[in-house]
Amino acid sequence: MADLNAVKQALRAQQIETPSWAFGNSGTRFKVFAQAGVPRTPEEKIADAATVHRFTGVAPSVALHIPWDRVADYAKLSAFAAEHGIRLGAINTNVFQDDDYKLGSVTNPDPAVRRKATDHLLEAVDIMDQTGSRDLKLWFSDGLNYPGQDDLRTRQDRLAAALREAYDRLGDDQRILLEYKLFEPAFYATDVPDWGTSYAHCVELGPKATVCIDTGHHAPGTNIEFIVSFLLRQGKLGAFDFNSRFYADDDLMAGAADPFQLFRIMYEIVRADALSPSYGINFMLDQCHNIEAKIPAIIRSVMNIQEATAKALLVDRDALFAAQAAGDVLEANSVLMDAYNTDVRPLLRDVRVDAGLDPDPIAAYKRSGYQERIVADRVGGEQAGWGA
Ligand code: RM4
Ligand code: MN
Repeated sequence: MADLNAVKQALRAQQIETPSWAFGNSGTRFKVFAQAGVPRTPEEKIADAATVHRFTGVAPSVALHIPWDRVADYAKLSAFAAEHGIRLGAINTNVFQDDDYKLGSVTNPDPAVRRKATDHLLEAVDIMDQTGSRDLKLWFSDGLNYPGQDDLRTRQDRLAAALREAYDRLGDDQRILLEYKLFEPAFYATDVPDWGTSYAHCVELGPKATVCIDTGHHAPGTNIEFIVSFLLRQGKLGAFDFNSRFYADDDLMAGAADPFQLFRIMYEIVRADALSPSYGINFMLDQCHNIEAKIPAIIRSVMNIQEATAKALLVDRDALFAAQAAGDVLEANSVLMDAYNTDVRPLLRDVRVDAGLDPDPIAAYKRSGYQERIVADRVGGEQAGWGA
């Protein structure tokens, strides 16, 4: 049996990072449905992230996306976050929205475009110096739509050169998280399409470079927990971008599409003793909320991750290892499923009450009047969103 006190402690210590862009408007290729009360400024996004933390107690940091969250004074923004009880987390670069990047950013055939994109990565490290952020998260939309469009191998050289410059600019306590994505926006070949490519570049770069697994960025049926366990064994798993997918990069709430997969991922984390913040994995969300209310959707996502984690912590590992060693296939599977099938909601309610929180974060959020307040206050100005 798992030690219940240790389980509660681990759940209390868990940390999940929210993404500033999830609080802003977003949409599909077809339509952005604007919502009332959506933030207009980075400060308002931070206030919303702090609200998620206030009700969940496990979301003490918010990731920024540059230039969406560009401000004149990042130290001031950091102080603003601290006043609201949270801190600024990973700095995300954006080298996918300028006209210049039509044929790629750091892998573009034009050296001037590559220079511009690489300078943006360096600028992001300057920002990290001011915000005190540890993580530079890199996602490149670079790729090709047609065979022969550009030289696959040369593009890897260009990528490696840009990554090297960014890596060499990192301070002692800073690191690169290199994300991968199978396809989209490029449809024939993506320059960082999978964990193997990301891993190889990270190994080449050095110890301060690790892989970021975005759960939405795989082919259907991919065994993501295998990737998790492999990268953990290599000491190269730096972060998650959690979200849910049914078909492609759907960016739905974490744990909504496949809670069992989330459990299997979290089991590998628990198995490696990698849950505690001191281990260094940044458990981030990367989602957008196009038709549902944003703040409660983010609270729900955080709770879904907590539930998957609680189940993973409840796995009777002694019994599981014994069954595995004995080659008892059915018993091993049933030990794992026992934990998965446990209703952990009462346990999480206890954990929250012990932490001085409301046991039901969504109900508490609804009662708080926050939503009504932001709808009333945030009038005029331009709402934040993908393009802004
Ligand atoms: C990408 C990728 C990145 C995120 C952007 C908004 O698909 O997942 O992590 O920063 O979307
Ligand atoms: Mn992502």
